[in-house]
Amino acid sequence: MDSAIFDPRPARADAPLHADARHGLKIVIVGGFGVGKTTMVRSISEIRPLDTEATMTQVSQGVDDITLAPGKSTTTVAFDFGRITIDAEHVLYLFGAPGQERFWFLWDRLFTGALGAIVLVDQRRIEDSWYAIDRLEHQRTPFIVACNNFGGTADPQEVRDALDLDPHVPLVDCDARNRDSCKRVLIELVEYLYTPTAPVRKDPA
Ligand SMILES: Nc1nc2c(ncn2[C@@H]2O[C@H](COP(=O)(O)OP(=O)(O)O)[C@@H](O)[C@H]2O)c(=O)[nH]1
Ligand SMILES: [Mg+2]
Repeated sequence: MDSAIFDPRPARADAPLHADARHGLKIVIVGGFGVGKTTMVRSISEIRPLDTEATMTQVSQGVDDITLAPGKSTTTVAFDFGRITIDAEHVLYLFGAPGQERFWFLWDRLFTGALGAIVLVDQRRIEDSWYAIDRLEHQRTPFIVACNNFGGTADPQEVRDALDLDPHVPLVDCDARNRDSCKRVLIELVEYLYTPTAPVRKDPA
């Protein structure tokens, strides 16, 4: 989405939280470069999302591979942030973490206190989201995997095998540009968080 396009959602300062909101639930969206993290936060946030997109310059050539995302001209240099009010007391905070290796130092901090994560995968380059899964497993942050629809045709079992996913980890399809589709992914994650097989989040001491 071009930031110059009018966005009717309220800005953060114009959308104060409900007076009774006392439970903030943090969800992180992770995955490789260009898998649709920023797009997903933009699609689903009720406020104009905070994003930290910077125009990619020649310096990124040979570092960030845009071959499979030819329309991509910006990259996230800190994180994406969005918000969804669930009810008077509960608010969901969404954080999209930048995917490239040079930003990995941000991750552990960003994950602190997260209830769970969505790992976005582009089926044409599944391996780009592998590091995210490695970190999440290391931190015992429960996660689900969502294959963003870039027209890839990998069979779900191939995706599971390539990512070495435990059988209980949900794997769903989505279109990060579509709000309803993103909502279904979030619901899947929340349902998973309430199943007894999901790992229990353990913040580093
Ligand atoms: N075909 C298709 N393109 C998408 C989808 N989601 C995102 N894109 C495009 O893919 C590019 C990368 O998305 P972006 O959200 O910036 O990726 P990020 O690096 O993970 O934040 C952008 O040009 C998006 O418009 C999708 O579901 N299908
Ligand atoms: Mg991004």
